[in-house]
Amino acid sequence: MKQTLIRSTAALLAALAFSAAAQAQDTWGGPLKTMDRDGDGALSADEARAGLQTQFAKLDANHDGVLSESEFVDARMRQFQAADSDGDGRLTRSELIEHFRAMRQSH
Ligand SMILES: [Ca+2]
Ligand SMILES: [Ca+2]
Repeated sequence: MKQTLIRSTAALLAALAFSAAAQAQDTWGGPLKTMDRDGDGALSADEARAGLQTQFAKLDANHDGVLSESEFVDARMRQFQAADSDGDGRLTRSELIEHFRAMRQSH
């Protein structure tokens, strides 16, 4: 049950993130732009691999090389809280879009 909830939550967040990114009409930004180390506007396999390793390391809070449920859920909750700009415990579409805009601009 808990696994299903985590998968459902992850799928929902991914769908919302994709929708927000598409809404912003500029999907090349934030983490993707950061991963493009040579700045050519494309990700090579090496750049993608290095970027994913960096992202994984950020999520792996205890640095044991695996992601526990709590590490995964905590990371998603931090992302949710960062996006919830008015702190009401709910994300509006505009909060999510603004969150991804801010992420793109910070990279
Ligand atoms: Ca871990
Ligand atoms: Ca909110």
